[in-house]
Amino acid sequence: MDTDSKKTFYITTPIYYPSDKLHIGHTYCTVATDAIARYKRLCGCNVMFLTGTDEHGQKIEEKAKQAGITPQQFVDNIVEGNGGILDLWKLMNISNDRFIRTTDGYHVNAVQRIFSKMYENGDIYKGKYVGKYCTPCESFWTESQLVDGKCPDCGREVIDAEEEAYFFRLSKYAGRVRELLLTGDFLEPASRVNEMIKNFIDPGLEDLCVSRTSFTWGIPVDFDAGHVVYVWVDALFNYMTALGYMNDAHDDLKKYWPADVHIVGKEIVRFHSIIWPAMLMSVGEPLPKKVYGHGWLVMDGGKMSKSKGNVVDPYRLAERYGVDALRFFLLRTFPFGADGNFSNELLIGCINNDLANDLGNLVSRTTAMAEKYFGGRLPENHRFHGEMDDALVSAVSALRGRYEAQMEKFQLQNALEEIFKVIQRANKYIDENAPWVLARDMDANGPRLAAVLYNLLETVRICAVLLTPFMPESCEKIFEQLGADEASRSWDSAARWAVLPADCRVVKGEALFPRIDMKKELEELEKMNEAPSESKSNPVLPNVTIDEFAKCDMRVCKVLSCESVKKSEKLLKFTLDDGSGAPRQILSGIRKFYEPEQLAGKTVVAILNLPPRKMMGLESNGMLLSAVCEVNGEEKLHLLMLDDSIPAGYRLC
Ligand code: ME8
Repeated sequence: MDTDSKKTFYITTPIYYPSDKLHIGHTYCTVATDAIARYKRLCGCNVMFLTGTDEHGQKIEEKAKQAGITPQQFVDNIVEGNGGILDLWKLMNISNDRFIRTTDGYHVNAVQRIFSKMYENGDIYKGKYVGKYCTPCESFWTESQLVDGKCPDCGREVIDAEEEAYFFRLSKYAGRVRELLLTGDFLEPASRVNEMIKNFIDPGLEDLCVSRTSFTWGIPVDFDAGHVVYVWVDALFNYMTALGYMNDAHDDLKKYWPADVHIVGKEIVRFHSIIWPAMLMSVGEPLPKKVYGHGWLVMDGGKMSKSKGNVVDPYRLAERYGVDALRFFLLRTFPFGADGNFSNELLIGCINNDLANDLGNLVSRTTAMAEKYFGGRLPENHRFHGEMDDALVSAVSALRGRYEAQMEKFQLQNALEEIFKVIQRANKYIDENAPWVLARDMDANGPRLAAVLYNLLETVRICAVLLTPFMPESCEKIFEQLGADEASRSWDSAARWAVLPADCRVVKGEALFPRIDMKKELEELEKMNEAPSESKSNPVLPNVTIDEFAKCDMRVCKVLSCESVKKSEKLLKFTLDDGSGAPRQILSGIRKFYEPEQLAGKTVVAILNLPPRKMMGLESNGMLLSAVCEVNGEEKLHLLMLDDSIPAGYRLC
């Protein structure tokens, strides 16, 4: 079929914040979307699968500042750098057709035009945003950003203040959005509809603040300098700008919009099912057909987050167990709409039971017997079914329909369950037919033995077709072992029996999924927890010149005294001898890692020529150098200490 006459299917993941490296929870969302996209392609759809990165906002601006680089350098590094987001999706075999970055020029211009359009049609108006203000820092804060009610930067009192801001008339669309949520199946699973109505719509939708003036890393409002567009307005429109909405970089809007489904995590359902439709209503564009809110992968009941130190590194798991095993585990173990509790035991158990025992064994036993008894090529004259074959053949024949019913509802776990019921049935069929007993008398039983093996090969083939969206590389290997050509790997062929030629040629390959010794593996993982993450997931920053480096005045200093800063959980106050004769005061946020009395008298390294900074009302003149590393999501820190024989004031170069 030529691509233009195929049914189209447009599917998206959320675009990820490149503020930290991605963890297994993000991988879960993308792998699930990838499996659905691959399934739709298998069914013959012309699929557009979009993912990308959401690169603006205050958090990124702050992180870049901390790292001493520009926000653009910061996001470039996490997106395109070694071990960054693009590398992760490549590793995980993500088959996205397009990747959008919200810093892409075409998107930036399009968002400016969209903002102006909503302003011109009266849905965006200028108003006042009420918050807190720190006069010495000239910074606007929300109530929740304050630390003990004070400025989080300098620790001083803040005052009530108002900031000019633009607002979107979300309240105007409350009725239409409510109706959208309550009729049809726009938002799934259905439980999410009640959450939205009860928590957000019924209490009354307020107009949404859609511009900020307190930071600059965002898309500028082109008709009002100083304002940047609220990051969610910028981010949500990615789904359309990536197709060419309000820009000429792409020309796929007609073909793919409205989207068939936005796959999103549960905490951002509100943005996708309330704010996004309301903004589309405002600009007069068709609404997406569906928003699907999946659950979270949690650890010990809590969402993974860097600050909690419970994130799981997908690189490490993929390197250790293989990409397909990881993809499979994520989608086989947890119901897509609900939360799932990640553990290493579950992962290893899933690999051992489903992949090594059930699927791996079926493939290796079947191909090994075809080689052993027939030299890899079945005879032609075996095609007969006995009654003993009916149970297997009818289970396999019904499989595609059952699988499809689940996949269409995005019930990935149930679709896999259907396949594994058949795989287990096929392993039982081997035991029932005991091919090794038939093989004792090949003259009498040869054709029957060939028929048994053929039935098994067909079962493996059909299961592999349907498993392809989940484990593309492993299924490719299975097809090679079966000698299956393109036609016998297709969606159509998964509903037909006896597609492999009667005298098919089989080649036994290596074990697809080796069994793992659970006890030993868990012990090793425990040990690994102590080791730093690979440098791969901790990418090297962009180059600096030697001249840039030489501008940092780094000196050996002696700690004259060290004490905790009152009311601060983070800060230690150091008085240092930097060799100049006058004591130097430096504040350092390392209270969590050291008791002050441990540090007096130590020889440390400080950068002296940073601009003075006030923290909790005290001035800090420089920064102490530490070795920082993330080990399994938890930050570890060692203050750099030198041999005490090195005198204060020596310069590091
Ligand atoms: O929300 N389990 O980006 P993000 C499952 N930029 N899913 C998880 C998860 C977990 N433990 N942790 C995160 C954003 N996710 C916005 C999206 S779209 C216009 C803008 C999911 O990088 C999360 O639910 O914080 C979300 O769907 C996705 O990862 C991206 O999260």
